[in-house]
Amino acid sequence: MIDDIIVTKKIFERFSKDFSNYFEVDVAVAGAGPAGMIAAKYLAKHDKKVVVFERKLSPGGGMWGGGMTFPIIIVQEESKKILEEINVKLDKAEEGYYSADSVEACSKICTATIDAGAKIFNAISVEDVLIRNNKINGFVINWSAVEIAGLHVDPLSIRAKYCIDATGHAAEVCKIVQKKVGRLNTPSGKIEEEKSMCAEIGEKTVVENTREVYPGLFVAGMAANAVYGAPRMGPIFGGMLLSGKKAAEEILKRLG
Ligand code: 48H
Repeated sequence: MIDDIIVTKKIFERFSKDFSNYFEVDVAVAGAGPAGMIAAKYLAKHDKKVVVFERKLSPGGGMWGGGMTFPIIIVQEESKKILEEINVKLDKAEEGYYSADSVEACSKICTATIDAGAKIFNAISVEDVLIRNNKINGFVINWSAVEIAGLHVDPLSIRAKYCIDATGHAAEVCKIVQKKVGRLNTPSGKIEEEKSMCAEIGEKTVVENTREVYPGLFVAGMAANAVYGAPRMGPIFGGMLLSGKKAAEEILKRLG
């Protein structure tokens, strides 16, 4: 016999236990795209307590769709090791270019992130930051369903030693900081805005632009180029992976 109410009770109890384990963490990540998940994976591998909040039901961000929905991504030599480590099958497409199945890459990155010990909560959006003594020290979160329905429901918050904005093109957390908190660590103090496509430059700058953009807040992935005014790069994903890894390395240096 299956008791419907036991199912309800166990879901509620397990979620409550899981969620309360992440009220205070080492690192909180906004966005479970490739950059956010890779950052979380490397941080968790180094025994840091990491939580990722993803607005959508499925983690993976813009990687599922490959290029124009052809479900293939390209990575370059420098980044292929990150996919090899998690057993993503790569085809050498041409000298220095490797192709992978985007569905395989997405699902294996997600699995590796969870297996490393990071926690991904889906259907939760980051809608603001926590700030104390001019340092960002957490996220303000709400159910995505509340956001989508436009309901007036106050959010909850979680505390983190460091936060990462990995929300992709929209750079949502940095936009909030620009609007409500203060000057970003950019030439103008504001978001410089993403530029038109040039994969050669975009892939290089996305790694260079992965840094602390406000005390306590790092920016990674496509958001880094949007914030620092660098080009997009199309469906080559090596830069996203390297950016996530760099964000983790920089934060690990601070956390010790
Ligand atoms: C919770 C949020 C919020 C929020 C957004 O877009 P992503 O895949 O981001 P990256 O940087 O890991 O990868 C970028 C890549 O996918 C891409 O777009 C490229 C390479 N473009 C090149 C080009 O030329 O177009 O993932 C971001 C994730 C998504 O899953 C969002 O749903 C999520 O963040 N998200 N989650 N709270 N406020 N905002």
